Amino acid sequence: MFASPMLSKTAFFVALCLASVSAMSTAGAQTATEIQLSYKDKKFEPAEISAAANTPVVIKLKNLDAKAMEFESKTLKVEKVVAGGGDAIINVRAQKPGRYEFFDEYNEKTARGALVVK
Ligand SMILES: [Cu+2]
Repeated sequence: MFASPMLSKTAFFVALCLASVSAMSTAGAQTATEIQLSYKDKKFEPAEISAAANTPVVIKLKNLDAKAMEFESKTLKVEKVVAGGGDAIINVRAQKPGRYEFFDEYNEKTARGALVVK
């Protein structure tokens, strides 16, 4: 009854803050889109992969070549070395619609691909 308007305002912002934190952790628990991606003869197969917007993506990358490669994407902010014959899991945050290019840093000219988010 005598609560100051200032205090209730603070309580409101704290509640809002907690709500957004829980919204964020819910988003983190959201089911990710799983995409299989191969790397062979210095090329990605398929060269174009797609995923829904605002959904985390898990790229399961298999390097079928004998040499190591490095999956890299500046726009997706990922970089991962995959040993020859090895595989890796690349976690990508939920993205806005767009085209996100990636490449093998060791063979940048031939090994290019893109994640298309719709
Ligand atoms: Cu790199």
